Amino acid sequence: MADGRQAAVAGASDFPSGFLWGAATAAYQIEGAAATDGKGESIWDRYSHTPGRIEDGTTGDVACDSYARWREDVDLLAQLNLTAYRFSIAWPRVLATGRGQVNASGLDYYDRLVDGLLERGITPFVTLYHWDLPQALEDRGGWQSRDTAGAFADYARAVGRRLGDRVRHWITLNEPHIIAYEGYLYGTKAPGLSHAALVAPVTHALLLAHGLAVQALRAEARAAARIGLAVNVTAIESASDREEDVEAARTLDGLWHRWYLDPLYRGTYPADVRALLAMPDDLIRAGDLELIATPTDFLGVNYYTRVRVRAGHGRGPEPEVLPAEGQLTTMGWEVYPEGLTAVARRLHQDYAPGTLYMTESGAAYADTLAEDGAVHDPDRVRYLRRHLAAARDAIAAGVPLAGYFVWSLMDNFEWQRGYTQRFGLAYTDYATQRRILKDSGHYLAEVASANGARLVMED
Ligand code: IFM
Repeated sequence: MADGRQAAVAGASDFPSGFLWGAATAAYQIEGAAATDGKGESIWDRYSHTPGRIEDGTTGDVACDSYARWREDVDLLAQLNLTAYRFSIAWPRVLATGRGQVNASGLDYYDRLVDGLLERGITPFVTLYHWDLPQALEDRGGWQSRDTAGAFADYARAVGRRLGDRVRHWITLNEPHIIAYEGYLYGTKAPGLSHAALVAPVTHALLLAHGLAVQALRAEARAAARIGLAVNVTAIESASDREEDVEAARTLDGLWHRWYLDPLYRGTYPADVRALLAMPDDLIRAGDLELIATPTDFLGVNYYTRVRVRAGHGRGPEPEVLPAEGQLTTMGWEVYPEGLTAVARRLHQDYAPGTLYMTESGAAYADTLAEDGAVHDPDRVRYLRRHLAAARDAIAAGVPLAGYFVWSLMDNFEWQRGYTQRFGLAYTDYATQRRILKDSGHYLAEVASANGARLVMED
């Protein structure tokens, strides 16, 4: 086509009717308004303002200014023909210091957003914790302390009480693995600590928080609540058939995946990982494991890439991960759609959640605004087509996959990478805050409107 876009080719849809087509964001990455309407400081405000922490020296103070521009963002979702939007609530907007007096104007913002989405027929998926812990709680031990789990339950209750008549889908935590490893073991994300001994207590407090929040939401939410959490799952493969490499892959899967999914779905931490992370016996109190394994309604899966592993020392307790090869995104992640099918099938087989959603899938590329005013991102179009086809393959294999959320609705603050990474379906022109739908956004709009029947494109 003359404008560089591709034409979708109609076909029969292999996606079930009612399959959700969505996009995802997180509060700190898009909202800005860091101290507006009574919002308190979060660990990400503190971390991003600490010199040397963020690659390009930026912060989320303004980000995409979505706190002021949320109506435009809802318009964008409608233009994309999407039927679901996953966003997160900033805990310090609701409770400035994490506990105590609820800040009504903070909740008003999300109240308006939810109504705006519902008016457009877009199903809200609300994440309660996407990494922006109130700094005041961090000052009292943060996720190293199980008291934080209790505070999280109170926060979940307050949000459920206010939005639970309209919001049905809740995600308690986003990516507990990244929180524990990057926040407390490698120090590459807030709060920026690095002590191997912290992984176990932090994980345990997070999973307790999840269990308590599930119970709080079930008690408060008046619409029939559907509750889950979102885990990041990587396709892990051994570099060879050698027994020690296969064992290394199993170990990494344990550290990254079984460590979270076994307690959630089986009520027990895996013994091999407990030993590797030196989990103290007295960390687990009576009733903890039952609480963590409180039944949920769905599992959210954030899938981006694969890694290949071999025996040998890697980072911290991890075996050696080989450098990524093949087609890479600007994050340095290999494009590997087959891994999405493999991961979905494995989770279905090993943990059997009633429903799965791909709660994040997407790619960062060095997008630019072209002279014709468009953003041509053929790599992302190809990425989406191949990953959506992989999702379709998972469904064909019997996985109860009910929706797919692209990360992200628009380019935004990519944590320690600042604004260097563009994941959006829309390009964010940070100078003007204009959002410009990329070619991949136009592509997804066609696919979503046909419930996936137009995945295949003519070049
Ligand atoms: O931007 C993040 C998101 O906040 C959590 N999952 C991975 C994305 C890309 O790094």
